[in-house]
Amino acid sequence: MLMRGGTSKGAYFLADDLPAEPAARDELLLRVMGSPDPRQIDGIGGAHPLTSKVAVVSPSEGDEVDVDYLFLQVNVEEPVVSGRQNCGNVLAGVGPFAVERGLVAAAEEETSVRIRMVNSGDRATATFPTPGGRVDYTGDAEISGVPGIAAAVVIEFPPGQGALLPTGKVRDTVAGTEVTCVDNGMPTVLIPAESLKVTGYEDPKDLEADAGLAARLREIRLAAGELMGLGDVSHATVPKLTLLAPPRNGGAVTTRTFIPVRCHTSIGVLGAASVAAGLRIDGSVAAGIAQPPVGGDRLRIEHPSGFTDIESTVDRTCDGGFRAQRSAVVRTARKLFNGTVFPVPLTGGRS
Ligand code: NQM
Repeated sequence: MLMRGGTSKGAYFLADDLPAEPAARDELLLRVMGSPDPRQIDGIGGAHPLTSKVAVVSPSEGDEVDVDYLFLQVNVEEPVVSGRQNCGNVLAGVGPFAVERGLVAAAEEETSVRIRMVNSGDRATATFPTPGGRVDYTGDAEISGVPGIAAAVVIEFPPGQGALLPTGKVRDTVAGTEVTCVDNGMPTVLIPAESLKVTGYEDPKDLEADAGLAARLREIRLAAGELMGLGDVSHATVPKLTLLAPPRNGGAVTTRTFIPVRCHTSIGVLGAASVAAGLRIDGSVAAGIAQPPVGGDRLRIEHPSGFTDIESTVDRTCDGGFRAQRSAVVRTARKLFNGTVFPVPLTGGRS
């Protein structure tokens, strides 16, 4: 099934419909999406990291969750499929997909699906309308980056398993730049835009075209990846890099996020949850850039196509550290196509 999940788009599969062996599965997914090819012309990928995504969903064995969701990023230009990150946008389609495929029985009005994100072991609960026991994609929720309105998918994240500050510090100097490395579901490096000599309000295309900026970002990312315990991240999709600038439209902060090479046209869900947590950490590089959080759980993260509202809380621990509590977000999702995909044949000119 092809679905839009939040501001991303991807192919959703039942795990049973794919080879169980990861190398065979990934090889098939490259042929399904049409990678490697900058246009993905011979596959169903959309020629951008945000539209070259896969969800693999299966019934969960334990009682604690209903389904397992493995997210796979299919690289557009390289023959690489990576399971090293979660995707909170594709996550928005997982509950409806599980109902569509009969993995979860729908309730009469709305259904909550408890999901294990296999990539990290973290959990989420997605709630969406199912009048009469069928998924209803129509509704009045609007999310920036998607034209029109659709049914709300409310996603709740309990506290994650990993460390909120993976380097153990509120600030680090990485490749000569002061940053805050934070992980509230997505390993993210927060960088004041000004320190890289950009405003942080540029169009993503203009930022992508800046070769000097790309080189600096790569340098920072490789060094931050090591510091965050991620090892050599030269071929990984994490950590993400988020440039911070003062808000311009009533939000808490303006962002431009690199995922990690292309600049996001909005921001990821867990990426936004990580930025929001960073804003709540006293002494982070967001201080003096972001509006200090004033009461309430909700923060508005501005991005190139509007904003994402994220609910999150961060507590102090008894040893003076910080710990993220719950996060929540409203997304929408839509079933786009249900059918049979015809992967490029193995004999299709590929070696
Ligand atoms: O951060 C893109 C997206 C994402 C990830 C990326 C996401 C998240 O917008 O939860 O959703 O950061 O690669 O789909």
